[in-house]
Amino acid sequence: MMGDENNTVMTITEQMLDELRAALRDTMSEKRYAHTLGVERMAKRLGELYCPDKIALLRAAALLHDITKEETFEKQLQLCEQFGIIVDELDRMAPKTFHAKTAAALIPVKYPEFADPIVIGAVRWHTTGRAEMTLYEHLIYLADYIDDTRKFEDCVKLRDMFWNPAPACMGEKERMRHLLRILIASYDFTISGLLEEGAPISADTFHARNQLLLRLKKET
Ligand code: DGI
Ligand code: FE
Ligand code: FE
Repeated sequence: MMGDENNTVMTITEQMLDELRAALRDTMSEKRYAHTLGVERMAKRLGELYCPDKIALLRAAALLHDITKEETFEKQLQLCEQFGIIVDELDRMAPKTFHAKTAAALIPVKYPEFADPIVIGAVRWHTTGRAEMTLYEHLIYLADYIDDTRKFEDCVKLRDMFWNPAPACMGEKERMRHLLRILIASYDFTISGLLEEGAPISADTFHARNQLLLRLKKET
């Protein structure tokens, strides 16, 4: 089974989400904001398929997932120091992975009413993934990957791979296996891309993929 931590502590209302959306508008570029809203819509659709009782939390995580994405590298390092996030040499070679850590750390300070463990975990792991991801972490990771505003070839391909077989018509077990297969494919795309770039691949990314292979084997 997916790691399923039912440790919700916050109640997130529609009004809170509306206010958050409005507050975020002036904190990021138009493109990032459009992506953020796209991830929220996709998180809602995925939530309807896999965890209808957690949709508000998923939408909050989606809205907050990239809040530090547009900060400079210097600012990322400063936030890491402020929040006690350890940065090693390899991390410095993967600057695109910082924003997931700094966003997760910033939520309790800047948006305390959304500081639910489900929200923070989903934001923290949305870029690299990790071993033993919860269902919510997987769903935000995937919503980010296949958001409708993304035009990158691998993203379009994965979006079609996920929706074309009509997951809504699948039984529960088959739908979960479908999710696992799509997630594995996403890591394959990401890892291939990073190899082509000669970029370092985080251990969390490898662990995430390997763990999914194990889970799929158990669920088949
Ligand atoms: O913030 P977004 O652009 O919406 O998406 P994201 O948070 O998934 O970031 C995607 C970028 O992060 C993409 O350029 C690939 C990179 N990335 C993901 N996993 C790793 C990574 N980069 C390195 N170096 N290592 C990773 O494991
Ligand atoms: Fe991101
Ligand atoms: Fe994103």
